[in-house]
Amino acid sequence: MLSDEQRYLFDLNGYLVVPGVLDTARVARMSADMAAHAVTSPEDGSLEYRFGDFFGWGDDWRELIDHPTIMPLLQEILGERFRLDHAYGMAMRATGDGDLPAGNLHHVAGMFHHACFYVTHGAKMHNGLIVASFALSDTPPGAGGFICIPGSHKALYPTPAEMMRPEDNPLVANVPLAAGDAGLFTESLTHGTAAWTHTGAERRAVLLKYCPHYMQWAGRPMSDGVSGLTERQRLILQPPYVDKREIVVKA
Ligand SMILES: O=C(O)CCC(=O)C(=O)O
Repeated sequence: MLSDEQRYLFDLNGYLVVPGVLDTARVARMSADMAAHAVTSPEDGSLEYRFGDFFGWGDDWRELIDHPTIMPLLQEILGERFRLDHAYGMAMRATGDGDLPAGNLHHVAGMFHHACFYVTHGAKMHNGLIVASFALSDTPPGAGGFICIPGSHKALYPTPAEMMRPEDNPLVANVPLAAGDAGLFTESLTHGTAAWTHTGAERRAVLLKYCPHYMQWAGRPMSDGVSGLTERQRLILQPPYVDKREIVVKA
């Protein structure tokens, strides 16, 4: 369950910051795992670098699938039978390259047909694709990284083209995060990534994208063939189907 404050903020803004989900030692271990798997910096001149296939890297990574702090929140946001659709990590560093774009925004109003939706029925919300973004580094205010137009998940009309340029839109928020925090957001939010300007450290984040049990966003389901997965993690990795689907959140 979301707390009253979390529910209010998620409904109002379309995103929510959950502080202190991963402790310092775990963030350090996961950063070391990234180095061990040669994920260090994005290439020169690139805005971001994405990496994947990390659930085989150890329990610290696999346990993100059903993290005890995030599971109850997803239970309310997506229902009891959600699935993990896809996952990737992001590494970004400040390149000082003035030719790079300031950032990007994507997803506009009315994307129900793309499975990006936020609707309410009675006193309950219903969501399409939802992201849990685990920060492995600090995002100080204005550093870049995750940006969004708060509240745009409920927008009726498409964002005008000129307002899709983050540098020209004062409504765009760059959400500050501390290493170990998780950001939860609905993909129906107009959101994206701003160029990383913080020269002190890379941006490192791991994004897990969940959806209702009947839906699939990615071209194919994720493999549940990774060794070391628990029974519940396997349930969450199941392909989409409805009939007699087991719930994934058990007391
Ligand atoms: O965290 C970010 O940089 C945003 C990633 C993004 O655009 C997405 O999840 O679709």
